[in-house]
Formats: sequence, structure tokens, C-alpha cells
Amino acid sequence: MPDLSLYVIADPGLTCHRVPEIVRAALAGGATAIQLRCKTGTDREALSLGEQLRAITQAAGVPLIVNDRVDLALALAADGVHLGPDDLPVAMARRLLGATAIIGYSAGEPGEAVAAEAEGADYLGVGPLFATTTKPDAGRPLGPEGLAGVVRAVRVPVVAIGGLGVDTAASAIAAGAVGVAVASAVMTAASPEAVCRELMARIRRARSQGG
Ligand code: TZP
Ligand code: MG
Repeated sequence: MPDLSLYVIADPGLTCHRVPEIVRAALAGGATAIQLRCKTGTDREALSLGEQLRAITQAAGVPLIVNDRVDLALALAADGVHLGPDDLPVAMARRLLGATAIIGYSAGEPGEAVAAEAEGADYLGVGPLFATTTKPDAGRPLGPEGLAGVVRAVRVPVVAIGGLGVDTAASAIAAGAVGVAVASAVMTAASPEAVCRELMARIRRARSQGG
């Protein structure tokens, strides 16, 4: 499994700045995985951004995971895909992408998490941990207790998502997540590099305190 400690969600809908520049800065600050999340725009636009991110992540030796879209993941030769209940099932994505692809799945409670693990998901994105405006239909925040309940239910690594930033990352790690997935805290930051550096410092500190 790749290092999912600081999993930055590159969503062009959250910024008026150039996404490739933000991703470069995030990687310089220590981001360990990048997700391409395009909820609006044309397929050509998503492909063009994906090609730029593919080159940047490859040069940095960091995985690129495509949200929702198995076709785009294939077109980009991305490292994997992140799926949810509205997307192709995990098992079908596995057939299309192959055994080495990283396949993640969004789960909001233990039952969903156990089912996705049984279907072959490599990791789970679990949330929203806290309230977020980035995904209006994300559901009720789980809080650290809810996250810990999902972590206990599965063997695959869990990445916490939703409302995470410098002040909240440690609580996700303390609840058992292997990492944090962060969209707005990085995409809207004045310095994405500085925010990522601080996030990694908080993640490391929380791990050392938990161990
Ligand atoms: N899935 C659950 S919450 C969420 C997604 C995609 C949004 C995460 O964005 P932010 O800005 O880090 O809260
Ligand atoms: Mg999805």
C-alpha cells in the first residue's frame, strides 16, 4: 500500500488558482498521495488536468488516484481510483484496472466499510469526520468516536476525510486513521506548501503520542 498519510484532494472547484501549481506546492510540503476530483467541467478538461497531475505526481514518486472515474483512471494510467456508492462497484473496477491498482471506497459507517473490504477495496475513505462544505451531501459528521468504530471493524487502512486541517488532523490519527484526506484546507490555503508541512508535522506528532 502506498503512503496515505497526507492525501490531498485536488478539486478545481475549490480554487481559482492553477491546480497543478497547488499540487506542486503540496508535494513540496510533504503530501504523500494526490486525488484528482473533478465534479464539474468537461471530460476534456478533466483529462487535461489529469495529464498535468500525472506528470507532476510521477516526477515526485507519489500516487495519483482518480475520484469516481474508472475510465479517466485508465486513460491517465493513474495509480488507482476512489469510488463511492454511485460509482462502478469495487469488484468491477478491479476487473478493469487490474490487481495492482489502488482502489479506495468511501464508507460512512462500519457496515459499508466491511462490505467494501470484502469486495476488495485496498483502503477506505471514512467521513465526514467533521462538518464540511466541500461535499454538501456527505452526511452527518462521524466525529472521532464514529471514525474509531469504523477503524475497528476492518483490517484495511482507513483515511479520515471531511473538515480536516491543521487543527483537526491529530484527532483523526488518534482515532486510528492511517492518514488524512484534505481538500479545502490545502486548495484554499495562501501557502499550500506551508499547510502541508504543518499537517505532516501534526500527523507525525499524533502518531508518536499514540504509540
Ligand atoms: N467526502 C467526504 S467529506 C468530503 C468528501 C469528498 C469533502 C472533503 O473536503 P474538505 O474540504 O477537506 O472538508
Ligand atoms: Mg465518488
